[in-house]
Amino acid sequence: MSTERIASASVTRRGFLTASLIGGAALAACGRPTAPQSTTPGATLDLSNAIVAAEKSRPHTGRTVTARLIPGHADIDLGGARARTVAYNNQVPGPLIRANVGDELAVAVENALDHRSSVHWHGIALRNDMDGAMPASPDIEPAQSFTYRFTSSFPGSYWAHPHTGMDTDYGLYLPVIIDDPAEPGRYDAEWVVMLDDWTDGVGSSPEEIFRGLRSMSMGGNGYMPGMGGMGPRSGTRGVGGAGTSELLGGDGGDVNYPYYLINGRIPAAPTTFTAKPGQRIRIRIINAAADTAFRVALAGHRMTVTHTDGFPVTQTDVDALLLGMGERYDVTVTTGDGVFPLVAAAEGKNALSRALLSTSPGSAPEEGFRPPELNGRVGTADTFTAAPEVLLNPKPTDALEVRLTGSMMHYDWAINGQPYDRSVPLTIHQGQSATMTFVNNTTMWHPMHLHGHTFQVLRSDGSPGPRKDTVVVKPRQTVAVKLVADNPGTWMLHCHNGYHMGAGMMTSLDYLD
Ligand SMILES: [Cu+2]
Repeated sequence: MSTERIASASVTRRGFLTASLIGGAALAACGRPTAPQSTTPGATLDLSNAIVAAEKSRPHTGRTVTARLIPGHADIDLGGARARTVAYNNQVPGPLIRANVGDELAVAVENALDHRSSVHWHGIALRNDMDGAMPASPDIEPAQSFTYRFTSSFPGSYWAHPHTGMDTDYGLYLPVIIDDPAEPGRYDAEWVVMLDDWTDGVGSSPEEIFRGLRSMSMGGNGYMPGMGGMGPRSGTRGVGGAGTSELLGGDGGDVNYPYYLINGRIPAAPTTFTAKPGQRIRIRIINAAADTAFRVALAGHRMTVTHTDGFPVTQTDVDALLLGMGERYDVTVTTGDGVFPLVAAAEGKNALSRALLSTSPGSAPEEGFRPPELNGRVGTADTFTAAPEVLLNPKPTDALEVRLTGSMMHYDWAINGQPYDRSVPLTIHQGQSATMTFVNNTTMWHPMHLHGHTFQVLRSDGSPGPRKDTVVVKPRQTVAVKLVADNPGTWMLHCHNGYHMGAGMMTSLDYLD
């Protein structure tokens, strides 16, 4: 990336991003003028050098792994129901991208959409100018191509999705796995499980939903054609009326979806993963949804949790796991003999998705079956502790406060009282470490995600929790995390609810030098 491109992206930062973030219609609806912020060329140049220096310090194997992604229009079979939508390479989820620690990934993206797009490498602490989020890396114009080139220092389960507009609630997502060849192989097979909430092509479009959520706040009636009572499998509550969840401390979400999917399939036509009885299976679970937390259980099995957001934890057994949007968990199970549904219940939404694990001939329980494990010991981030080798030990020198603000009533989600187009970036100096404290003043839960870093969650007593890049902050709750500023750049910090982010619940963490 040239210095000029970084500079121009920085100069047009707020205005450019907001326009691409929520789209012309939504921008007009909320009527917020944006003021470009100026950045001194000197600071940009320093940042560019710092990014290059940080990249040099990463491990490099000398091997390059190439992949090609074409975001474009697609006709997707969800398992009987078909959706005309957008997807990568005509499939949902998109193709798995996999490399080893230190390999260079060279992913050529050809934008076949009719609007700007980007590919953000969620969870990977990569070089800032390849992050796939404005302003650090420019969006890709329609009919244009861009090749993301980066290496990952850390193994783990990651995923990729656009960071442009409401594209976060379409079929544009894929798993990304970084392997550590030195990691002992303690499993016989691997199952990648991507969870999603689905509306496009079968219910309202994400833009219509966003306008509906906004119009409710502006005094409209919030009626959403295709949502609520009109979706094939939805309830009658529609937008703004999802049920509540004790685990999430309030409303489950803002949107009732027509479908919930595992690996692109509705529960009536699930995918099947085949193994042998008694095998150890590593399951990588990724929540790619826009507005849905999932409670996941494998009928007849306990799950041993090995990783949170790609990083190892002290292994802990659970019956079920709660995943907010953007969160990943790796588990291992020892397979029983039979056909077992892996069920992802849409938390607080009275609906589910499922896939099947089959180790011998037989039939699965009926489509709506809810395994008793869903109500057993449910693991959340609080349940886990980072493995000793990945604890972040430095004593924090800085304190960063991230107040989560806004309400359903006004749909004015923001950070520190300011929507993204007016946000004041958080700042940090390279080499320092900080405690970042999320203070949720709202009545909704928010899965907060920081780009470019994996932080150490701190329990309320200050003891270490898991390493994560996305952490659920419940209503009226405060969650502190510790981070080390070792990856210079401008990094997005936002709620991973696509609609909250679209409304403005985003800021950035900017390195000062
Ligand atoms: Cu949120």
